[in-house]
Amino acid sequence: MPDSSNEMPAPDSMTTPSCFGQIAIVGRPNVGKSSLLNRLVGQKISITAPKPQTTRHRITGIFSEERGQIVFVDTPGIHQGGSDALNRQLNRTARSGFDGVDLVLFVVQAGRFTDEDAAVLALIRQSELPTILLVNKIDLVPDKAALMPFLMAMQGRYDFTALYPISARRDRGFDGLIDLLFTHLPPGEPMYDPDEVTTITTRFMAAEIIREKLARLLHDELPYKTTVLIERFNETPGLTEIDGVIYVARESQKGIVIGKGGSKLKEVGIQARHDLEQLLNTRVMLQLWARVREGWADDERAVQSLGYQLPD
Ligand SMILES: Nc1nc2c(ncn2[C@@H]2O[C@H](COP(=O)(O)OP(=O)(O)OP(=O)(O)O)[C@@H](O)[C@H]2O)c(=O)[nH]1
Ligand SMILES: [Mg+2]
Repeated sequence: MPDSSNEMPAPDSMTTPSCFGQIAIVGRPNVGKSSLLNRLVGQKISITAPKPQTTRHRITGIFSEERGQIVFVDTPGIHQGGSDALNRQLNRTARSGFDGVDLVLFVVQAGRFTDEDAAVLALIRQSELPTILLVNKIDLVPDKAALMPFLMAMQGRYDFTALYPISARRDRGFDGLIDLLFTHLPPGEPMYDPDEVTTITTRFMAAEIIREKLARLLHDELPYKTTVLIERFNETPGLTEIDGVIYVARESQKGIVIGKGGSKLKEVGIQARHDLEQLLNTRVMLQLWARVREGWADDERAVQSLGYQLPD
């Protein structure tokens, strides 16, 4: 056998430098930004639910391959209306999604362009960043020809780098997208280990998973001013003990979260524990409480102390 250890690297790897870049996923609430992030990274990182304002923090998803590394940044939906401290904080976090990124993915729902979408587009215009339009939820449009006028109208609104009709839920329309993204990224070395899929901590993810189960199980009943704080996160080999507190803003909302005879809270616990055990690969002992913190979402300091902070 010839010794190949001193051979020159293949011409490709000599001529193609590694790329590194950050890409923001922006759009109004509920268009499918977090579903998209999970699809792009190939793993569930960001929580999703049929309710608007599910994402409340800046969530990163890391995609690594030979060509380089992409950090996708999922953000809360940029929304209008609602001027309490929590709303203001969510919009601040959403806007911070544009900071330091190389490219923007603007997500809209197929066939719909609302005032809130227009407000997001105004921010994109201000940012002057190259932007790809992702027209999501095309599975909800049975007659694909009906999409054409919408795509043309969107093209008229802004000089998008490209337009992709997709379905994040059904994994449709993604062909060539990653290739295109790489062509827009600057050369650079990976910032993270290729095994890392996110920068958020498992402790934080635990709170997010509990909030997702609340949103999915309580639907419209879930008070918007509900949040989750992890008070204890104790990892030992084979077992993780987690104490989570669900904060609501009024006494009357506590009963909604707890449910008749504790039934809702119990179901939230069962479903969250299932996901957490998969995530952590250990057994999980999860205890949940519902607590009232009167008017927390109207109070800037309470909002911050419950974990809503801008990233450094
Ligand atoms: N039919 C259909 N539903 C989708 C698609 N993508 C996402 N959804 C659903 O739309 C809802 C909202 O999805 P999310 O990914 O949470 O949306 P988001 O834009 O992150 O929402 P916020 O975090 O609240 O801003 C969920 O019920 C998803 O399952 C899609 O391609 N087709
Ligand atoms: Mg989201």
